Amino acid sequence: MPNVILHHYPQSPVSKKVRVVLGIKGLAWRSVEIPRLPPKPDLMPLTGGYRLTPVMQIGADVYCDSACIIRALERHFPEPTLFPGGADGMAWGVSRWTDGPLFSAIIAVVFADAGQDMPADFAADRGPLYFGPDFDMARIQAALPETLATVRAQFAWMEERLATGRAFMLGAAPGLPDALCYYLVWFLRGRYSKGPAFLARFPNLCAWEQRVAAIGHGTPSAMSAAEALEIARRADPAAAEASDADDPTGLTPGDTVTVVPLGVSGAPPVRGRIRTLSVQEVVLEREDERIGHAAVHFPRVDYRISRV
Ligand SMILES: N[C@@H](CCC(=O)N[C@@H](CS)C(=O)NCC(=O)O)C(=O)O
Repeated sequence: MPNVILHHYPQSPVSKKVRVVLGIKGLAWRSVEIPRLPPKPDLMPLTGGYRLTPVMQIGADVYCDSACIIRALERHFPEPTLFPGGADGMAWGVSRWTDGPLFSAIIAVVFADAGQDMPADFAADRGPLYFGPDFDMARIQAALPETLATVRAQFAWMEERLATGRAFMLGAAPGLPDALCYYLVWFLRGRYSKGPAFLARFPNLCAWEQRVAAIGHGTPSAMSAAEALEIARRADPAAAEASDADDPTGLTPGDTVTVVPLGVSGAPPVRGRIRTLSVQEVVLEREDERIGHAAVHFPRVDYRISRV
């Protein structure tokens, strides 16, 4: 049984999504709490510079981005499936909505609502990270009514879906779309001062929210960052070495590249040698003085790979 280690912090909405997946799968896992703000000195040896939250580790294999993490969890622990009723494939497309425009709109609501009450160091980091280098709190606040109207319209889609009497988004069993929608509802409820009143207009969504909350997060147990690094140091990467002759980029295993998330301003590129190239994943091999040899996994969607 692979030993899953999640590097995250409790308030992180994207980590909440992964914790719900761990709950759906009923897994026992190890929990390493990382800082909310850089520097993240005990995470960098694992990722090679990727700073977003969460990151999953299994031995010396490191998974960056919740999409890559959830895909790996489904591969390692196929039962119960995240795609009940044959929802494979297209359910990933739902994430391009929830994690893209809807996530951005909800972040904008939370920012506008917090305004000057947001701790200065947090605003200085997250403002440019989420809204780009020309981040302007006054503009985000002026747009709040319009932003709320778009969030209300999109939450109404979820409400409609649940109004048909389904317990979960795909039917009787929870799956990927539940995790994708739930973390945003959870975030809005907890971090927008008018979140509970905003959500009260969606009775089916609120009832579903209780059902997803009741799934829980599996069985986490705390682990220190030092212990996680020691596990990586003692392990060898398990990712299979594979090439893809059909890859449109022409990249091949052995190429030295950098990988960077798109749309995240100031994200440092991660450098390594391609170990695996596939339709959904690129895996880089890296050497680090604290953990030795590691394999760092990234999704292909929303990440740029550049030859160096
Ligand atoms: N595409 C990434 C986005 C992750 C993301 O934006 N996470 C937020 C926290 S919820 C973050 O990294 N914030 C900055 C930080 O934690 O340093 C994923 O799906 O994992």
